[in-house]
Amino acid sequence: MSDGMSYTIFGDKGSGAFSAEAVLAEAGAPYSFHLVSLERNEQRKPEFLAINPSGKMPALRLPEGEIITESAGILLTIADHFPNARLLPPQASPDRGKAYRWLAFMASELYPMVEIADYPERFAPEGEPAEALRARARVRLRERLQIVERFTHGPWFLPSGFSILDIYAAMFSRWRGSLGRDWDISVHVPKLHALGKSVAERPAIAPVWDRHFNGR
Ligand SMILES: N[C@@H](CCC(=O)N[C@@H](CS)C(=O)NCC(=O)O)C(=O)O
Repeated sequence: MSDGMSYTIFGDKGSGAFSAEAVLAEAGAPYSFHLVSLERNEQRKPEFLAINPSGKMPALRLPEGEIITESAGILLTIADHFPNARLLPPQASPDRGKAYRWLAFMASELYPMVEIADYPERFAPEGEPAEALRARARVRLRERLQIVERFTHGPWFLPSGFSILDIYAAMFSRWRGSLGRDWDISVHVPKLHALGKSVAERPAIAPVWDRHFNGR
């Protein structure tokens, strides 16, 4: 149960839970991390399905007890709760619209490719068909990440400066298991490679990054 004071993140290391944790850390929010192991398929267990019926992480429990799922919804909620942390550009500014656009793009165009690349046998018969599907999903994921790259202003994604977009984009760029290890991000998405390094170096995020990505 919620202790009424702090946020609880449900998820695994190196998963989408990174983005939730990094944003909470950047906001200076009190939180705890409840490990749900992907390796042990704990996201499919009844305890977790009671939190998120779709069996997906991250999930966030607010101090008030409400459960928020969907990574983009989680990041926006945290940004709302901590306005002084300036995790989004000012309301109604052009960059605010840009932030919504690209957050939605990553959540709806990139993230679904990750499921297909990671679990192709959910969508095609096991063996060759599933492997062929995985390969195609990887190509789509790479292409779409390169679109994000093209719209990265530098050094941060938005011209107005650091935001939740940087945390989200950095995360997708480091998912080498989904992107394929034969793809070199420093070559194919150099701006996102640099952006990820800058995210990793932010004092509040550095320990979170190390725990999730082990120096990647
Ligand atoms: N639409 C969800 C997608 C979340 C998602 O796919 N998370 C992955 C981990 S990064 C997951 O839970 N995978 C486990 C599974 O699909 O069984 C979101 O944006 O939060």
